[in-house]
Amino acid sequence: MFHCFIPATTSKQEGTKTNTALPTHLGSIQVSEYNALIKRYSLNTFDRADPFGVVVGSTKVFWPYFSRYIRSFDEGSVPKDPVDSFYQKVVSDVLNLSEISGVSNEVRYDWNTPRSGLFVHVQTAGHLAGFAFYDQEVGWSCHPTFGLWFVYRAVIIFDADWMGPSPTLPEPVFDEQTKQEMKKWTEVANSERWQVRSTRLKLRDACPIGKDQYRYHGDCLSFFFPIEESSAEVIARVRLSQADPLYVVSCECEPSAGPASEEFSSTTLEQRAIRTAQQHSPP
Ligand code: B12
Repeated sequence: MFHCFIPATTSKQEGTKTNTALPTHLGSIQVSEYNALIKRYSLNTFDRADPFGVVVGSTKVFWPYFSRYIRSFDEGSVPKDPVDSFYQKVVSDVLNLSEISGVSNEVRYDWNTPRSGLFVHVQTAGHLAGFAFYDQEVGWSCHPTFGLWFVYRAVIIFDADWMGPSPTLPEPVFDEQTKQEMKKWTEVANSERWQVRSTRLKLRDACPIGKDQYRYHGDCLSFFFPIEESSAEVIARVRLSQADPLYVVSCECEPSAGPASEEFSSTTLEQRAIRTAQQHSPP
């Protein structure tokens, strides 16, 4: 099982070594377990009894990569939903790698609606992947390290069999005081129809887990919680600004593969995806 920071490709651009990695956090999901629980929004099985899938999550670590992506557009041509477009590119780039491009797959994004037929309840998927505990009472998934400062981006189902034991389910993480605080701010947010961003921030801040290291900040915070500037204004400013330094984040599950500098070391999303597909595909 893996759910760690995954840097992707490293390439040389304009003579300098630039990490074009697209950071994301992954968990493997046993699709049959999800389908047994969520019949209404069941996932494609490719006619397999027990197919293999991947849950894709993201933290603020994605921001410098995302801001580089934004800078690659001319004025006026930045996609309308830039985060969604960014993750579509990340996922599609990885799935097009020659080593796994032969494995059929279906991608369901967090933003796919029930009407599209591609809805996936990402919090249940993440829970069953052992990634983050989904507390149905408060409606939030909490990761033991990132706390509430992460979101899901996609679930990818592969035409490949699940192999090995089921993922270990995550442990509950909220204490009673946190839960009460979250419920309180949820009620306030509901009464405000989720329009007041400072309330939404208070709700997220109610949980202390991961706040020191993973709470959004700077442009990332302003983009997702646009209180003084609109998200579009943040994007316009970011497009013209200097590149942010890339985050240096240690890898939870493979300490030895953690990056030591701006240049991320060995474990790449490609390598991981290839290894995963090889491990899970029938021989
Ligand atoms: C609709 C939606 C909203 C709506 C309604 C929220 C709601 N919970 O009803 C609105 C617009 C209000 C909203 C607001 C926000 N949202 Co929203 N939203 C969604 C969305 C698209 C679907 C949620 C949904 O309808 N769930 C269905 C209901 C019925 O879920 P449920 O009651 O738990 O029922 C399921 C479980 O019971 C499950 N089940 C049954 N048995 C069992 C057993 C077990 C063990 C388990 C695990 C599950 C399980 O089956 C049911 C579904 O069939 C998800 C993305 C997604 N694709 O899932 C994001 C999502 C929940 N939102 C998210 C976020 C971040 C937000 C906001 C903070 C956004 C913002 N910028 O302010 C706010 C705050 C939300 C909050 N809870 O405080 C994140 C939460 C991340 C996290 N760490 O948990 C999600 C997951 C999106 C993402 N990309 O990660 N959201």
